[in-house]
Amino acid sequence: MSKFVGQSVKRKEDTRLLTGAGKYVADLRMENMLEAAFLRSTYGHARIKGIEVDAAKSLEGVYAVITSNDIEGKIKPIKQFDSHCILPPNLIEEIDPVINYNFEDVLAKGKVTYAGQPVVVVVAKNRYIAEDALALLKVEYEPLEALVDPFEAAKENAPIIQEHMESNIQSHFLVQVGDVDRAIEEADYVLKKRLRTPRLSSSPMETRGVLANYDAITEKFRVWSSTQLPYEVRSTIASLLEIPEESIHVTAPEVGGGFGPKGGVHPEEVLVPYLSRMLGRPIRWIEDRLEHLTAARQSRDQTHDVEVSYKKDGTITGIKDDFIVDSGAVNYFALTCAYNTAYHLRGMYKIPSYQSKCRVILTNKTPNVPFRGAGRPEATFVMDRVIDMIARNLAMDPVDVMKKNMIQAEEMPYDQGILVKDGAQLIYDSGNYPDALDKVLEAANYEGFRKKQQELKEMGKYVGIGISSFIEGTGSGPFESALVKIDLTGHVTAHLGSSPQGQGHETVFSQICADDLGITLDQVTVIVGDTGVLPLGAGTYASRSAVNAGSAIHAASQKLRKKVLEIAGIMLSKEVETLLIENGSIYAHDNPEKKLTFVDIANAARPSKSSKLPEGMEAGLQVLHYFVPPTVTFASSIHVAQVEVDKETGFVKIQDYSIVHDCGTVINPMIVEGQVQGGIAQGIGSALYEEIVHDKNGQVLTGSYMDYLIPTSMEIPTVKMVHQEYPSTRNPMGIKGVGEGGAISPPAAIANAVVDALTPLSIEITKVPVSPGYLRELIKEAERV
Ligand code: MCN
Repeated sequence: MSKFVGQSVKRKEDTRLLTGAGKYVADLRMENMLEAAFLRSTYGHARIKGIEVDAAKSLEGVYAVITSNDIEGKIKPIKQFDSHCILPPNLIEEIDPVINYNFEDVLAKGKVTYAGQPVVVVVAKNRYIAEDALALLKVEYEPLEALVDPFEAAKENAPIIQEHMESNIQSHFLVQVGDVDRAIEEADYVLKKRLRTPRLSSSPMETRGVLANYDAITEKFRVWSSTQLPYEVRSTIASLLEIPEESIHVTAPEVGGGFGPKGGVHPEEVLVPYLSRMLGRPIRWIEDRLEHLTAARQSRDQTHDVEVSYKKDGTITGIKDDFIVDSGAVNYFALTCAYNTAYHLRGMYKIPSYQSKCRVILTNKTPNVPFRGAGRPEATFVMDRVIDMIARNLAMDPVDVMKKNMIQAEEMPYDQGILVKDGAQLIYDSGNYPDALDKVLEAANYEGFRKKQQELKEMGKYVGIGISSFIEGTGSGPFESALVKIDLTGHVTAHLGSSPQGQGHETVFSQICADDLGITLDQVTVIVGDTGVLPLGAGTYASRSAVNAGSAIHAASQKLRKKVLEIAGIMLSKEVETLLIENGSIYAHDNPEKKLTFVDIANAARPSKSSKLPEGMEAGLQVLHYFVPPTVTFASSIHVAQVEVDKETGFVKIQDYSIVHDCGTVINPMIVEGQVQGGIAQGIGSALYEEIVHDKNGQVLTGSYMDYLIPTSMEIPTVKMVHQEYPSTRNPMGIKGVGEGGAISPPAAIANAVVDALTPLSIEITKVPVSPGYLRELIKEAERV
């Protein structure tokens, strides 16, 4: 019976976080600590002819000035991330992908391939001196042609960015089901469009940062990094410095937002430990905002050429999508976003013929990695603009086109006929999409709005409503770990392999553990983000922690409960089935007066000659469990945005925003609502404001928040939220993920709403952000016609 799971219990971590007691990397200081700063490429693409370091080296307070020459043969290049994101062999046969392995030297060697790439690192007494030293460095560059347009970069005669490759096409694949060419041939109508999603920065409140201390006596590294993946940081440092993992202890302290880009290992996270060992001093580096907007990995940047066949009644018969991902100078995550796009594109719809052809192309931009949504916002923007365009072409309401094509509740589980990137069949496990649509339309008062819209239009107001829906494969593998133990004081501690960046893991995993063990939330401490205890952990990405870490802690706690009851059964001379645990006390239901506590059981479980443990039972009260999901589980959601457009300025105001969503069994509704609301804020940013822009030389033109606009609380409406709870069939608690979902639909829902508001002008939005400038252009053009 759950007492805590399903309840909006207050977040345990908030007392610390809201009183300023949380410790982020920039709050950590060590005696004799030095600080590092990086000189970064000011060119998109250039040869390095020489680096003049003497003046910087001789500045007082400078301890080291390091270029790629100084680390030659001492630090291996960072490789494409391949622990869990590359397509498995069974999928490779299916979709015939080609992947050229990529790597990046931790300091640019010979040439630079993107503006922001680290070229020289300076270590000094403090950051001020380090920055002064950077100003004394002179790098002689020979500019090379910068490739910023992926279509140009893909051409046969284009200069090669990664010189070990034969072209800039890093990978490509083809997925198909049905006969899309025939569907197009036989269609009543065919729609052909190019649709684009912008390049984005994830912009967490806390930028990246790392502190490392090498202890020459123990020959061990202590590393604190603002990362989503402490275990990956550990294994990358180990493999690049060629030392055992055992000699590195990584902690992710408080992390103030990660959103994906902190889910890979950056060069700085390897260089700083290396330098600490070299100088025998603790060293810290904290990323500044300009560095974040240029050098921290970015995301999205897809262009789709889509061809859609449909019937007069709105039935979609086929989709042929040919898309490119502008991967920047190094593709770290192989096909993660690209394949996510391909397998999510048809969303809630049954479209019998589908072909998705993808090319991942290297350009002279910052590497492109997954960011909240990871391929799904791109897919959803395409699918839902298409639905809207079809509706307009057929003079139908978009809701009717959605209904015409939607998978019905009785068709669940639904097989989409292709594979998930882990090699499993793409089968939606549970959900009820038509019911979701009804519910969200009711929450948004769709009918009422349609009536009012007419009146407002007559008064000269441009108001519109737009809808977007998606499914999301959440909780991907490979595994997650949990170790739950009861100490001699009776206190429960749970160590988890995943770590949070604001998602409230200490609270939700306490809720699960407390329910399973029959204790209160105060009786359990959840420890996250530390490689010191658990041998293996995966980490936080892909909306996976609730599913995987949740299932791991559930299983470990259940096994521990069983052990506690077996021992108590012996001590009370009772059958296990007759025993209950309440607030940490164990008793038989027919004799509630005679109680044992966890202290009694923990003492009884100690290894001892006089132990009364049952035959074969191991001593101690601790259980380690690795949960391995069979494949992803499908969360879903529908968003309805209502906007007003100022036709003169092109400014879009969101008047109302409603959503329905299904993340299976909800552990903590309050946290889930916060997750969805936060995701929507980021989604609104990419719908209306955010875009990393490069000039033709690969220079970043959006290097501050004056140019790269992110929404403030003034632009974010309070979202009306309806919860559906269709439990997952792929884990024992029925959990589905939710962390990314909010960010997936806003671009499509808002773009559709803007098109709807401007119906009299018949504008067509084919890209986001729908910035005032872009919208004014579309309006002016429409008025010219
Ligand atoms: N939850 C729940 N019940 C469920 C599902 C989730 O109560 N059925 C709660 C849990 O507290 C869970 C949280 O919601 O931790 C998010 O759920 P989940 O989908 O499991 O996502 P993760 O915990 O694995 O977090 C990763 C996800 C991703 S991929 C991005 S990107 C993202 C996001 O979460 N980055 C975030 N949310 C973020 N929130 C904050 N504050 N900061 C980030 O960097």
